[in-house]
Amino acid sequence: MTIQTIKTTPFADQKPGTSGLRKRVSVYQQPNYVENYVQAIFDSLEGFAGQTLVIGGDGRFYNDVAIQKAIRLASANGFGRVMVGQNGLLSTPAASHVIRHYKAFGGLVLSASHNPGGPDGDFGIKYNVGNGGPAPEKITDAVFARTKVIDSYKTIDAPDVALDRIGTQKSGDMVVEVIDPVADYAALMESLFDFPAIRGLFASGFTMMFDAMHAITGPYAHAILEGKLGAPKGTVRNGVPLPDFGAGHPDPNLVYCKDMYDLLMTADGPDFGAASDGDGDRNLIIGKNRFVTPSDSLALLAANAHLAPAYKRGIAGIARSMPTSAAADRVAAKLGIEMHETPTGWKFFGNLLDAGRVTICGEESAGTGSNHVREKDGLWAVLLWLNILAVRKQSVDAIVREHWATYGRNYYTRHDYEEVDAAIAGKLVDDLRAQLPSLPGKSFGEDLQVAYADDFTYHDPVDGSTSAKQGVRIGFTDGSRIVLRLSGTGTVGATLRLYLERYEAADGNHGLDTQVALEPLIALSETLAGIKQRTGRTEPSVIT
Ligand code: G16
Repeated sequence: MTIQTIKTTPFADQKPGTSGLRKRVSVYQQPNYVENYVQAIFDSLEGFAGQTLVIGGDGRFYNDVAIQKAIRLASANGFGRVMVGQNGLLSTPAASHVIRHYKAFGGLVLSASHNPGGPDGDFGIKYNVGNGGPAPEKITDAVFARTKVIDSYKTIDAPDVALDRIGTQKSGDMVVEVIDPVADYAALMESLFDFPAIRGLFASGFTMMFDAMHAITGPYAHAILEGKLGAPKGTVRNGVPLPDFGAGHPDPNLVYCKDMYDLLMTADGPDFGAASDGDGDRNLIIGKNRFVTPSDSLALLAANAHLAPAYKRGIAGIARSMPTSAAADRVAAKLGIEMHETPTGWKFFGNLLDAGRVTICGEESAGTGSNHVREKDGLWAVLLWLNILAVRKQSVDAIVREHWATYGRNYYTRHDYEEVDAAIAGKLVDDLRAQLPSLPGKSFGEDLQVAYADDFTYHDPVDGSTSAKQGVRIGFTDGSRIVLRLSGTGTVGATLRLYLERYEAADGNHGLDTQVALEPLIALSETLAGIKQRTGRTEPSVIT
């Protein structure tokens, strides 16, 4: 098999964002776009000759095309073996597990996560390293540098691999193993949780709805919830992965899962509702009459993790991204364990997990996970909730209320302004940044006195690296916070994310509507940043 060296020219827009390179499908369809990016990744790595590369994706439109290209490039560049999920499918957490389990060199995860799919939707490619987690910044920076100067890529003239056929094939000299995408992951879940207890929960009449949103978790949820755990057939809905997610938006939040939310708020609804996103790493948790915010879910899972076999000896520490509410901090303080605040992006948890400093991590963006893989994991969060419900034999609502009565409640919301003109958004953040030195000590209204105002800089305690400009944060003496940053995952214009948080003590009023509880902070953020005034928007695109 001859290796072909194909001449190419750089694309100027291949800078990886918060989680890989996400672009419109039409951008990815340009000749050489995938090849350039994948070659730039390989050029930024050392020592992979003869090693194993895992490839999998969320099944979205263009996955099948991009995977065949990636396999040919991997072969031409000297990988010894590619492991790929059947039909090109692997959820992001399953890909992380496969990389770790089979001691692969790394992996390519083909996904644009919760972004819409289809010919007019988004596509994405992310490289994960040998620990199973997203490549750290030193690699993504090197990849970007390489994309700017790349002048050729290597491929082979070989037929497509039959991705529907489990078993071993060859692409050039390289072995290609098509694997069952679910089996290893399902076995991992069974090793972590008390499956007999959860089976007992379902046998007792407990009802659940899991919305796979026609995305990757369908086959996993069918196999685990309905297969291994005995949940009645029909518990999983929208369980068949489709290239355009059935024309839906596979983002498990209260906007795109509104019908499930509404059902859960009725007396006849199921006891528990959950959903996961395009690539299976996010989660939505709703109990009967109780939506659990991702920030609260992190705190609750950390506080109750010891009820699951995998964590019965306790957890070493907790990490959360900076914009995530401080609810988990109170749990860490009570447990006397380490607490870390990192920038947005799961890649920042990798070092802390590898070093054994933390066991559970989470983000406000509907991501929670643990040291079992190096990605956030939607079904893991759902199963840990089920395990806790099975042991505590209480409703989600009762457990949440008890938690607040113990630790206090962090009222929390995020307001997103999507597809804003990038220049306006950039200037807005710059102007707010310029105000920061003058804010500490200032009072706004009766209760809000600024304790600190800065642009978050993270110092990684494990490798000593520094990441600056990770989001503007204004903290108040009562524990309230306003955080503003630009999303690193949007594909059109800029997305402004405004995060608002207010702490209410254990004996305070926990029954307020979240938007009402945060109204003074919402108004103050408009005074300070002027998002509505400067973007011309009257309201956020999405409120979570
Ligand atoms: C990705 C990252 C997360 C991050 C989220 C939102 O999630 O893995 O760490 O919190 O994007 O990032 P941003 O606020 O920059 O848009 P996913 O589920 O999209 O892969």
